[in-house]
Amino acid sequence: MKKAKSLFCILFFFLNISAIFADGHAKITISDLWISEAPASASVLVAYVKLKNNTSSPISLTNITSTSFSSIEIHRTVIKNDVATMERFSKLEIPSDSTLKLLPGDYHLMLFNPNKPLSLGDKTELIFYFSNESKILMEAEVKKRNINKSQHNH
Ligand SMILES: [Cu+2]
Repeated sequence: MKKAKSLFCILFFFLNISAIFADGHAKITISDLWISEAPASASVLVAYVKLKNNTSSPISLTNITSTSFSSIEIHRTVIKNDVATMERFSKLEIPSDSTLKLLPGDYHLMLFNPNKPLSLGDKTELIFYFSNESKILMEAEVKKRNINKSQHNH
């Protein structure tokens, strides 16, 4: 009887451990979030990020907010007849077990009306909302865009 009880305790212990690991393994991992340096007078800034879906089903980015900006939109730069234009997306799907990279010249986040000028090295926080109800707060740093070949006209 005593043996059975301790076996149960061991089992319970292991079950708990696996529950902790399952919880600690985030469904979405956000990395390399940065804002492209812009003149102090800029009313629109651009941010890039990597979104990794660690689950076996698609998850969508549904909204982004920040106290530093009036609004944030998901855009994609598209070249039509040699002219760069932008399309707006209401959400962005991250396929299962994959990483979606928002990069210059492709998908990006548009940050409207900064409440104060942001210069190189400044940091601010963005909150990402996903279709699986998760909400992730991330720090974004203002960095220099290393290659200026991307045509981003506003
Ligand atoms: Cu844009």
